[in-house]
Amino acid sequence: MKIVVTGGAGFIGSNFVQYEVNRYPEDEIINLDLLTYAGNLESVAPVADKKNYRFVRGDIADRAFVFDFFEKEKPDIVINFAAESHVDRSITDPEVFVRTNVVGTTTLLDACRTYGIKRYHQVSTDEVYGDLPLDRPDLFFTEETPLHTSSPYSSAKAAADLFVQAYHRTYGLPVTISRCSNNYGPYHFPEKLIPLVISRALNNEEVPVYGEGKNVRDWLYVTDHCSAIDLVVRKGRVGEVYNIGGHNERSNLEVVQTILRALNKPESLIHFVKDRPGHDLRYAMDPTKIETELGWKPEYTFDTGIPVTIDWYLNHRDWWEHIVSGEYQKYFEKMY
Ligand code: NAD
Ligand code: TDX
Repeated sequence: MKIVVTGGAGFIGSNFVQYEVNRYPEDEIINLDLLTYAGNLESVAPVADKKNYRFVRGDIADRAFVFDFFEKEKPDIVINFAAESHVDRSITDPEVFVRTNVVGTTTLLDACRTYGIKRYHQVSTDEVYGDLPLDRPDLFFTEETPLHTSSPYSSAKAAADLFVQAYHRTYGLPVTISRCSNNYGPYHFPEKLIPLVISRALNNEEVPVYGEGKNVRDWLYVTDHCSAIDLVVRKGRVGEVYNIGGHNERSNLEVVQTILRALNKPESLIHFVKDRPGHDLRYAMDPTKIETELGWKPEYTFDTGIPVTIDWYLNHRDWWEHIVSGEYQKYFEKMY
């Protein structure tokens, strides 16, 4: 099968590309990525020379390019990871979020219905459900929770989800959607909380914590997200939404303290800064549907995944130092 993974040079996409290329040598994996600031071919370097892997640079919101690409490649499956993904950037510059996350998704959907496809999978997020109160630990997001977004990022992701569902209902496109909680692990861009704290603490730099650090996120190790998407794409029911999460809720302050302790760094590095506007209080997923229907189980808990992640950043200093210095953007010119 020919599988197109969009956004395969980003954090989760690159982990997924590696997962698929290694697990399914008989499938052909095409990584379609624009290489924005978040795209980094060093993140797929371990599979770059594999026979069942190819990279194509392109913009999912460029209709002429996308249709030309589909005409040439005729993919069987499209898995859409490509997105602008950082909430803080969406607050300062919402427009590109509409372009990539909404127009990009609808462009792919149009190409899929024009050329035919066995499966279109949309990689979505828990943020489309809005947030939960901090004082109700009994509440979780289910697939029936209404969409109720807070940031330009989550609004654009929710809009994309609605288009995916509309293309299923109106045109009969065989789609699935997965909505996952916060990921962490290898190849995570150091603008996001966990890699930011690891990289800054290793350099003995201050670590910014928004507000009082009480907001709660539900953390999942990235390869557990990859195995869940793989299951949904290959075994999930068409037209369905699947929530993904491993019940690993931690406050931001707990996350930062855990990392500093593991690195043997002082808590005096913590610097409380102005809160994020519209900051969602708590995310918490109910993954019962994917567990019972598809038999998915995460391999890591927060307590086992964090030490593995820290080790990865210690052993791959070049990877994140290239990002901090801007060096990584030269990789594309060197390789292509
Ligand atoms: P990322 O920002 O690390 O990577 C995004 C990738 O998309 C980059 O490689 C970038 O170059 C590419 N891209 C951006 N615009 C493009 C365009 N117009 N055309 C082609 N490629 C383009 O993001 P991530 O954290 O890996 O997230 C991947 C997906 O998973 C996103 O859809 C995100 O909404 C979703 N998600 C992320 C998390 C998380 O915790 N990071 C959790 C749940 C869902
Ligand atoms: O410097 C920081 N200090 C801080 O306190 C940063 C960057 C973040 N934070 C807080 C904000 C959040 O409560 O930490 C929490 C996590 O922040 P991010 O890493 O920016 O992630 P979040 O906003 O939760 O969104 C992530 O999870 C859902 C991804 O970036 C999204 O793409 C995904 O959909």
